Amino acid sequence: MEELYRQAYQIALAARHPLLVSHPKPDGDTLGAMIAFGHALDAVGKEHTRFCVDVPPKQYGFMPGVDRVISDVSQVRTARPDAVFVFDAGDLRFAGIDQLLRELAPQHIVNVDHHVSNARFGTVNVVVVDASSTAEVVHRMMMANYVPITHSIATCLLTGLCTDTSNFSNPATSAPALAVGAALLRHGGKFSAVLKHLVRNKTVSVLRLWGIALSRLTYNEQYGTASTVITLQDLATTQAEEEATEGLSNFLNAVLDVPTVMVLRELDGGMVRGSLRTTGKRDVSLVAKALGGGGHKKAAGFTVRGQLEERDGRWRLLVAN
Ligand SMILES: [Mn+2]
Repeated sequence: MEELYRQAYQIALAARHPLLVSHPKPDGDTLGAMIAFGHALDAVGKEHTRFCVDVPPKQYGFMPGVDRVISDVSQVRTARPDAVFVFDAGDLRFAGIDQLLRELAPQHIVNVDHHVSNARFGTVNVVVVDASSTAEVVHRMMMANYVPITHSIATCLLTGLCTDTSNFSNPATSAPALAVGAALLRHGGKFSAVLKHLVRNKTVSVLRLWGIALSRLTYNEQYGTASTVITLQDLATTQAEEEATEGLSNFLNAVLDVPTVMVLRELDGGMVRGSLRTTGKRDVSLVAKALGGGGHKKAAGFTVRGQLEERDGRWRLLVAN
Protein backbone atom coordinates (compact mmCIF):
# COMPACT_ATOMS: atom_id res chain seq x y z
CA MET A 1 0.00 0.00 0.00
CA GLU A 2 2.81 2.41 0.89
CA GLU A 3 4.16 2.08 -2.63
CA LEU A 4 0.73 2.90 -4.08
CA TYR A 5 0.44 6.00 -1.88
CA ARG A 6 3.82 7.21 -3.11
CA GLN A 7 2.98 6.43 -6.73
CA ALA A 8 -0.30 8.37 -6.55
CA TYR A 9 1.33 11.41 -4.96
CA GLN A 10 4.19 11.34 -7.48
CA ILE A 11 1.65 11.44 -10.32
CA ALA A 12 0.26 14.68 -8.86
CA LEU A 13 3.72 16.22 -8.51
CA ALA A 14 4.82 15.14 -12.00
CA ALA A 15 1.64 16.30 -13.74
CA ARG A 16 1.55 19.65 -15.51
CA HIS A 17 -1.87 20.44 -14.05
CA PRO A 18 -3.76 17.96 -11.82
CA LEU A 19 -7.55 18.08 -11.70
CA LEU A 20 -9.06 17.13 -8.34
CA VAL A 21 -12.67 15.97 -8.42
CA SER A 22 -15.37 15.49 -5.79
CA HIS A 23 -18.47 13.44 -6.55
CA PRO A 24 -21.76 15.20 -7.37
CA LYS A 25 -24.05 16.19 -4.47
CA PRO A 26 -20.84 16.48 -2.46
CA ASP A 27 -20.61 15.51 1.20
CA GLY A 28 -17.99 16.31 3.81
CA ASP A 29 -15.85 13.31 2.93
CA THR A 30 -15.47 13.86 -0.80
CA LEU A 31 -14.89 17.61 -0.25
CA GLY A 32 -12.62 17.20 2.77
CA ALA A 33 -10.42 14.60 1.07
CA MET A 34 -10.24 16.52 -2.21
CA ILE A 35 -9.54 19.95 -0.71
CA ALA A 36 -7.01 18.57 1.80
CA PHE A 37 -5.12 17.03 -1.12
CA GLY A 38 -5.32 20.44 -2.83
CA HIS A 39 -3.73 22.10 0.21
CA ALA A 40 -0.86 19.61 0.03
CA LEU A 41 -0.32 20.57 -3.62
CA ASP A 42 -0.48 24.28 -2.74
CA ALA A 43 2.24 23.73 -0.15
CA VAL A 44 4.65 22.60 -2.88
CA GLY A 45 3.48 25.24 -5.37
CA LYS A 46 1.66 22.80 -7.64
CA GLU A 47 -1.09 24.55 -9.60
CA HIS A 48 -4.26 22.50 -9.82
CA THR A 49 -8.02 22.73 -10.29
CA ARG A 50 -10.63 21.67 -7.70
CA PHE A 51 -13.86 20.61 -9.33
CA CYS A 52 -17.32 19.35 -8.47
CA VAL A 53 -20.26 19.39 -10.90
CA ASP A 54 -22.49 20.57 -8.04
CA VAL A 55 -21.65 23.70 -6.06
CA PRO A 56 -20.71 22.66 -2.48
CA PRO A 57 -23.64 23.33 -0.09
CA LYS A 58 -23.08 26.46 1.98
CA GLN A 59 -22.84 24.51 5.24
CA TYR A 60 -19.32 23.52 4.09
CA GLY A 61 -18.29 27.17 3.86
CA PHE A 62 -16.20 26.80 7.05
CA MET A 63 -13.75 24.47 5.29
CA PRO A 64 -10.62 26.39 4.29
CA GLY A 65 -10.20 26.22 0.52
CA VAL A 66 -13.78 25.25 -0.38
CA ASP A 67 -14.10 28.65 -2.10
CA ARG A 68 -11.71 27.40 -4.79
CA VAL A 69 -13.96 24.51 -5.82
CA ILE A 70 -15.34 25.32 -9.27
CA SER A 71 -18.35 23.81 -11.02
CA ASP A 72 -17.80 25.33 -14.46
CA VAL A 73 -16.64 22.66 -16.91
CA SER A 74 -15.38 25.23 -19.43
CA GLN A 75 -12.85 26.48 -16.85
CA VAL A 76 -11.62 22.91 -16.46
CA ARG A 77 -11.17 22.61 -20.24
CA THR A 78 -9.14 25.84 -20.28
CA ALA A 79 -6.78 24.44 -17.62
CA ARG A 80 -6.15 21.33 -19.79
CA PRO A 81 -5.47 18.96 -16.88
CA ASP A 82 -3.29 15.94 -17.65
CA ALA A 83 -3.94 13.96 -14.47
CA VAL A 84 -7.27 13.48 -12.75
CA PHE A 85 -7.78 12.57 -9.09
CA VAL A 86 -11.24 11.41 -8.11
CA PHE A 87 -12.14 11.32 -4.42
CA ASP A 88 -14.78 9.17 -2.72
CA ALA A 89 -16.56 8.03 -5.91
CA GLY A 90 -17.24 4.32 -6.33
CA ASP A 91 -17.79 4.67 -10.03
CA LEU A 92 -16.82 7.22 -12.71
CA ARG A 93 -20.53 7.75 -13.42
CA PHE A 94 -20.77 8.91 -9.81
CA ALA A 95 -18.03 11.46 -10.43
CA GLY A 96 -20.10 13.29 -13.04
CA ILE A 97 -17.14 13.86 -15.35
CA ASP A 98 -17.30 10.96 -17.82
CA GLN A 99 -17.94 13.28 -20.79
CA LEU A 100 -15.12 15.58 -19.74
CA LEU A 101 -12.72 12.67 -19.34
CA ARG A 102 -13.40 11.49 -22.88
CA GLU A 103 -12.40 14.95 -24.16
CA LEU A 104 -9.35 15.36 -21.97
CA ALA A 105 -8.11 11.77 -22.25
CA PRO A 106 -5.75 12.30 -19.29
CA GLN A 107 -2.71 10.12 -18.96
CA HIS A 108 -3.64 9.24 -15.38
CA ILE A 109 -6.88 8.78 -13.51
CA VAL A 110 -6.18 8.25 -9.83
CA ASN A 111 -9.12 6.74 -7.96
CA VAL A 112 -8.95 7.54 -4.24
CA ASP A 113 -11.74 5.85 -2.33
CA HIS A 114 -12.90 3.46 0.40
CA HIS A 115 -16.15 2.01 -1.00
CA VAL A 116 -16.32 -1.82 -1.13
CA SER A 117 -18.34 -1.45 -4.33
CA ASN A 118 -15.61 0.64 -6.03
CA ALA A 119 -15.34 -0.23 -9.74
CA ARG A 120 -11.52 0.23 -9.82
CA PHE A 121 -11.92 2.65 -12.74
CA GLY A 122 -8.56 4.40 -12.36
CA THR A 123 -5.22 3.85 -14.01
CA VAL A 124 -4.14 3.89 -10.36
CA ASN A 125 -6.62 2.72 -7.73
CA VAL A 126 -5.97 3.81 -4.17
CA VAL A 127 -9.01 2.00 -2.80
CA VAL A 128 -8.74 1.16 0.89
CA VAL A 129 -11.93 -0.63 1.91
CA ASP A 130 -11.03 -0.87 5.60
CA ALA A 131 -10.66 2.92 5.86
CA SER A 132 -13.48 4.79 7.60
CA SER A 133 -13.49 7.53 4.99
CA THR A 134 -11.67 8.78 1.93
CA ALA A 135 -10.27 11.44 4.27
CA GLU A 136 -8.53 8.64 6.20
CA VAL A 137 -7.12 7.28 2.91
CA VAL A 138 -5.78 10.73 2.05
CA HIS A 139 -4.25 11.00 5.52
CA ARG A 140 -2.45 7.66 5.03
CA MET A 141 -1.28 8.90 1.63
CA MET A 142 0.06 12.10 3.19
CA MET A 143 1.87 10.16 5.93
CA ALA A 144 3.53 7.91 3.33
CA ASN A 145 4.74 11.02 1.48
CA TYR A 146 5.81 13.05 4.53
CA VAL A 147 3.29 15.80 3.75
CA PRO A 148 3.15 18.28 6.67
CA ILE A 149 -0.38 18.37 8.12
CA THR A 150 -1.37 22.05 8.31
CA HIS A 151 -4.38 23.42 10.23
CA SER A 152 -6.29 23.65 6.96
CA ILE A 153 -5.53 20.08 5.96
CA ALA A 154 -6.46 18.88 9.46
CA THR A 155 -9.84 20.64 9.43
CA CYS A 156 -10.67 19.34 5.94
CA LEU A 157 -9.74 15.73 6.78
CA LEU A 158 -11.54 15.93 10.13
CA THR A 159 -14.66 16.99 8.24
CA GLY A 160 -14.41 13.87 6.11
CA LEU A 161 -13.85 11.61 9.11
CA CYS A 162 -16.75 13.13 11.05
CA THR A 163 -19.04 12.84 8.04
CA ASP A 164 -18.42 9.15 7.41
CA THR A 165 -18.22 8.03 11.04
CA SER A 166 -21.26 10.14 12.07
CA ASN A 167 -18.98 12.01 14.45
CA PHE A 168 -17.16 8.93 15.66
CA SER A 169 -20.26 6.96 16.55
CA ASN A 170 -21.15 4.55 13.72
CA PRO A 171 -19.50 1.17 13.00
CA ALA A 172 -16.91 2.79 10.68
CA THR A 173 -15.35 4.25 13.85
CA SER A 174 -12.32 1.97 14.01
CA ALA A 175 -9.17 2.31 16.11
CA PRO A 176 -7.27 3.76 13.11
CA ALA A 177 -10.11 6.23 12.49
CA LEU A 178 -9.89 7.47 16.08
CA ALA A 179 -6.09 7.60 15.86
CA VAL A 180 -6.29 9.72 12.70
CA GLY A 181 -8.90 11.91 14.40
CA ALA A 182 -6.55 12.42 17.37
CA ALA A 183 -3.64 13.26 15.05
CA LEU A 184 -5.78 15.80 13.21
CA LEU A 185 -6.79 17.49 16.48
CA ARG A 186 -3.11 17.70 17.43
CA HIS A 187 -2.44 19.39 14.09
CA GLY A 188 -5.06 22.06 14.68
CA GLY A 189 -8.17 20.51 13.13
CA LYS A 190 -11.19 22.52 14.25
CA PHE A 191 -13.52 19.86 15.66
CA SER A 192 -15.82 22.47 17.22
CA ALA A 193 -16.30 24.13 13.82
CA VAL A 194 -17.17 20.79 12.23
CA LEU A 195 -19.76 20.07 14.93
CA LYS A 196 -21.19 23.57 14.76
CA HIS A 197 -21.64 23.57 10.98
CA LEU A 198 -22.53 19.94 10.34
CA VAL A 199 -24.34 18.74 13.48
CA ARG A 200 -25.71 21.68 15.44
CA ASN A 201 -27.14 23.14 12.27
CA LYS A 202 -30.70 21.81 12.17
CA THR A 203 -33.31 24.49 11.77
CA VAL A 204 -36.85 24.30 13.09
CA SER A 205 -38.14 23.51 9.59
CA VAL A 206 -35.67 20.64 9.23
CA LEU A 207 -36.73 19.10 12.53
CA ARG A 208 -40.40 19.54 11.60
CA LEU A 209 -39.64 17.59 8.42
CA TRP A 210 -37.88 14.89 10.44
CA GLY A 211 -40.91 14.90 12.76
CA ILE A 212 -43.20 14.02 9.86
CA ALA A 213 -40.85 11.22 8.81
CA LEU A 214 -40.52 9.94 12.40
CA SER A 215 -44.30 9.77 12.77
CA ARG A 216 -44.37 7.37 9.79
CA LEU A 217 -41.62 5.09 11.06
CA THR A 218 -42.57 1.42 10.81
CA TYR A 219 -40.73 -1.69 11.89
CA ASN A 220 -40.54 -4.88 9.88
CA GLU A 221 -39.64 -7.62 12.31
CA GLN A 222 -38.92 -10.20 9.61
CA TYR A 223 -36.19 -8.02 8.07
CA GLY A 224 -35.14 -6.31 11.28
CA THR A 225 -35.62 -3.04 9.44
CA ALA A 226 -37.26 0.23 10.37
CA SER A 227 -38.24 2.43 7.48
CA THR A 228 -39.87 5.71 6.67
CA VAL A 229 -40.54 8.03 3.75
CA ILE A 230 -40.23 11.71 2.87
CA THR A 231 -42.30 13.07 0.00
CA LEU A 232 -41.84 16.20 -2.11
CA GLN A 233 -45.06 17.41 -0.48
CA ASP A 234 -43.36 17.18 2.95
CA LEU A 235 -40.51 19.36 1.71
CA ALA A 236 -43.03 21.90 0.43
CA THR A 237 -45.09 21.85 3.64
CA THR A 238 -42.15 22.37 5.99
CA GLN A 239 -40.17 24.52 3.54
CA ALA A 240 -37.11 22.49 4.43
CA GLU A 241 -34.34 22.23 1.85
CA GLU A 242 -33.67 18.93 0.13
CA GLU A 243 -30.32 18.48 1.92
CA ALA A 244 -32.32 18.43 5.17
CA THR A 245 -33.29 14.84 4.41
CA GLU A 246 -29.67 13.67 4.29
CA GLY A 247 -29.03 13.41 7.99
CA LEU A 248 -32.17 11.50 8.92
CA SER A 249 -30.95 7.97 8.15
CA ASN A 250 -27.72 8.63 10.06
CA PHE A 251 -29.70 10.01 12.98
CA LEU A 252 -31.98 6.96 13.08
CA ASN A 253 -28.99 4.64 12.80
CA ALA A 254 -27.38 6.42 15.75
CA VAL A 255 -30.33 6.30 18.14
CA LEU A 256 -32.74 3.56 17.05
CA ASP A 257 -32.82 0.17 18.77
CA VAL A 258 -33.15 -1.65 15.43
CA PRO A 259 -30.28 -3.04 13.33
CA THR A 260 -31.20 -1.61 9.93
CA VAL A 261 -32.91 1.58 8.82
CA MET A 262 -34.11 2.72 5.43
CA VAL A 263 -35.27 6.20 4.44
CA LEU A 264 -37.00 6.61 1.08
CA ARG A 265 -37.47 10.07 -0.31
CA GLU A 266 -38.93 11.44 -3.48
CA LEU A 267 -36.72 13.47 -5.77
CA ASP A 268 -37.77 15.78 -8.57
CA GLY A 269 -38.38 14.09 -11.89
CA GLY A 270 -40.12 10.93 -10.69
CA MET A 271 -37.16 9.41 -8.87
CA VAL A 272 -36.92 7.93 -5.38
CA ARG A 273 -33.72 7.83 -3.36
CA GLY A 274 -33.18 5.17 -0.71
CA SER A 275 -30.66 5.45 2.13
CA LEU A 276 -29.76 2.29 4.03
CA ARG A 277 -27.85 2.14 7.30
CA THR A 278 -27.13 -0.76 9.60
CA THR A 279 -25.45 -1.38 12.90
CA GLY A 280 -25.97 -5.11 12.41
CA LYS A 281 -24.13 -7.79 10.47
CA ARG A 282 -26.09 -7.32 7.25
CA ASP A 283 -24.26 -5.95 4.20
CA VAL A 284 -26.66 -3.24 3.01
CA SER A 285 -24.48 -2.45 -0.02
CA LEU A 286 -25.79 -5.71 -1.55
CA VAL A 287 -29.37 -4.44 -1.28
CA ALA A 288 -28.35 -1.08 -2.76
CA LYS A 289 -26.41 -2.76 -5.55
CA ALA A 290 -29.40 -4.95 -6.47
CA LEU A 291 -31.32 -1.69 -6.98
CA GLY A 292 -28.60 -0.08 -9.10
CA GLY A 293 -26.85 1.78 -6.30
CA GLY A 294 -23.85 1.07 -4.13
CA GLY A 295 -21.94 2.05 -1.04
CA HIS A 296 -20.53 0.39 2.04
CA LYS A 297 -21.53 -2.66 4.08
CA LYS A 298 -22.91 -0.37 6.79
CA ALA A 299 -24.13 2.58 4.71
CA ALA A 300 -25.43 2.43 1.17
CA GLY A 301 -27.93 4.03 -1.17
CA PHE A 302 -29.76 3.71 -4.45
CA THR A 303 -31.90 5.82 -6.75
CA VAL A 304 -34.76 4.33 -8.76
CA ARG A 305 -37.42 5.68 -11.07
CA GLY A 306 -40.68 5.44 -9.18
CA GLN A 307 -42.93 7.01 -6.62
CA LEU A 308 -44.08 6.73 -3.04
CA GLU A 309 -47.69 5.90 -2.40
CA GLU A 310 -49.77 5.72 0.76
CA ARG A 311 -52.55 3.18 0.97
CA ASP A 312 -54.45 2.37 4.17
CA GLY A 313 -51.81 4.16 6.23
CA ARG A 314 -48.93 2.15 4.74
CA TRP A 315 -46.29 3.62 2.46
CA ARG A 316 -45.01 1.71 -0.52
CA LEU A 317 -42.37 2.30 -3.15
CA LEU A 318 -43.75 1.75 -6.62
CA VAL A 319 -40.84 1.20 -8.98
CA ALA A 320 -41.45 2.28 -12.58
CA ASN A 321 -40.10 0.27 -15.51
MN1 LIG B 1 -16.73 8.51 2.02
